[in-house]
Amino acid sequence: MDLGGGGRRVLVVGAGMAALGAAQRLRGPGSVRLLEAGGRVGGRVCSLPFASGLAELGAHWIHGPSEGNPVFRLASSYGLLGPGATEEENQQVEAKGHPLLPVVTYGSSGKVLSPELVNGTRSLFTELLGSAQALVGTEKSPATSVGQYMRAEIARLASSWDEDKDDKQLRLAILSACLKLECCISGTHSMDMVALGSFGEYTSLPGLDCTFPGGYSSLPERILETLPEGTVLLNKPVKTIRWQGSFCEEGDTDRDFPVQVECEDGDSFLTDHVIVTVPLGFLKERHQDFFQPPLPKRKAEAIRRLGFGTTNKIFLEFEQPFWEPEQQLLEVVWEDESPLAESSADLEASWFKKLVGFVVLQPPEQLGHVLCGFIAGKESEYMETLSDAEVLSTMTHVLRMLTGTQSPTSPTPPCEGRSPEGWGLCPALSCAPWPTGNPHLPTPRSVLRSRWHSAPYTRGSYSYVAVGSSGEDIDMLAQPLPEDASDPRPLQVLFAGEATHRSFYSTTHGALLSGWREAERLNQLPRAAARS
Ligand code: 6YU
Repeated sequence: MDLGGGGRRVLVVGAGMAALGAAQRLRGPGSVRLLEAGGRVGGRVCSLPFASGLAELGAHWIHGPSEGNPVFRLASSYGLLGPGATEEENQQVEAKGHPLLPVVTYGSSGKVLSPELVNGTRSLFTELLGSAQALVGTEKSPATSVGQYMRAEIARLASSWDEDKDDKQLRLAILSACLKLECCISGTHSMDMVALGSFGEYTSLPGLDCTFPGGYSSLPERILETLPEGTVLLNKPVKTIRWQGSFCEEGDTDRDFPVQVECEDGDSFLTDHVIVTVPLGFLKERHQDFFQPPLPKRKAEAIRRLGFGTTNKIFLEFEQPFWEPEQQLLEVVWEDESPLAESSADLEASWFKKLVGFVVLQPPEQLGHVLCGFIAGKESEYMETLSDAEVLSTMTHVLRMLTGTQSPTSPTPPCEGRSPEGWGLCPALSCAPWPTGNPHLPTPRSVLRSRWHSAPYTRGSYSYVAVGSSGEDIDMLAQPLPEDASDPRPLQVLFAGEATHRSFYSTTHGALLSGWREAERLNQLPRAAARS
């Protein structure tokens, strides 16, 4: 298929932040075209209509919105952010990647936990996490994984706590909840899977995390407007990338191209360069037959070693809020849990215990009364296999249990009129004894959740540096092909995407910067090499 225009040809696989960033930055004569498997741009930036506004199924916040963050700069320049987000004062806050929101913490026995106890325990956890990050670059790590290190430190400290048994247990339960939140942030099943030695390489930028009033997708859509019409082809999944070849257009033997990109619908494109921005989850599953010839062993090994896990969101819309107007984060602590004890492996019976809590979407006047639950790991992947009705029912029961001893805020009858004894209806909860719960808590009006693990062109949420890998694997993944720098046809296959950014992996700004990096690599290529 002829892309038209002289000069070098560049194809980009994907149309997420990395791909759009690359397209925007490519300069010089030639053509650029993006081939996107899905029916929209944005990839893991995905705002969908829900309740009276939008729900972010993928990226939620700009992490560290300040001048050093290219997503913040771009969004500000397009006028996509609210007035508060751009204030100088907000840009100086050090949140270290954690949401700083007014919080209420519910225990599984149905009571609100003491803020003093929760805050004190959380500060302890933050300190330990900081000490784990500070180990970056040390010759000999005290443990292989972040989880192992944190648990050893918690065990050491807990042995000197002189509170009574119940208070000690509650403190351990809060620490267990902190670890689950960390799993969501790192996008992993367990912090035992995250490499300790590289943990501190991830860099947090200053700034109070902010959202997009018109939806995160307003950013990729705005970038798309800056590209010439027809640059992006949607619903065009790529099947195979043949490189190190010599391909000619039919009827034009004067010019040959080293790369042929074949799509699942049979169309194929010849190109000088292809920038691959597909998620690491897709590469893990498909790289063996996606590239012909296959990737060099060192790159394939880096793909295998790096981590790519699942964090999902569950949105629940309520007729009326049961939370107080000032509360923006509802945390969950399962009071019988401890980081020092094994957690249940029975996904069917206990998947919902991995839920870390709910963010209250703001502002309610615009978005409705919506809670956004966060859940990571295998439990999150199991949740993807359930029906909406099952998820809604389980979430209702969990919320009723958590608010069990709260005074009722609404006279709505329990469970569509059934008595609390009717809880056996919920398959997940029927197998365990549950506190009576708050029967007055209304059933949510509607539910929407993400299913990133089942998404065939993503296969998870974002990357992390897994035990057995290191930041060097990220750099290896980012290396263009052919590896031999003296090859007369350099930069045939380039790699961008969040998983290729050594210090900002797992974020939209990491993705955008990686796209800019690969565009710049091509911009720097001498014209002769570009066409030889
Ligand atoms: C952020 C946040 N955030 C929550 C959830 C998710 C993610 N992130 P893309 O996938 O976008 O594009 C590739 C395209 O390729 C895609 O469109 C495919 O369809 C297409 N494709 C694939 N195969 C193809 C084929 N064969 N042919 C053609 N096309 C094909 N980031 O900054 N703030 O709040 C969150 C969050 C649930 C799922 C996030 C967040 C991650 C970003 O969304 C993500 O990195 C980028 O959008 C990826 O862009 P891309 O272009 O690379 O790929 C210490 C330490 C800890 C480390 N972590 C700390 C940071 C925590 C990250 N934050 C996460 C939190 C949330 C809530």
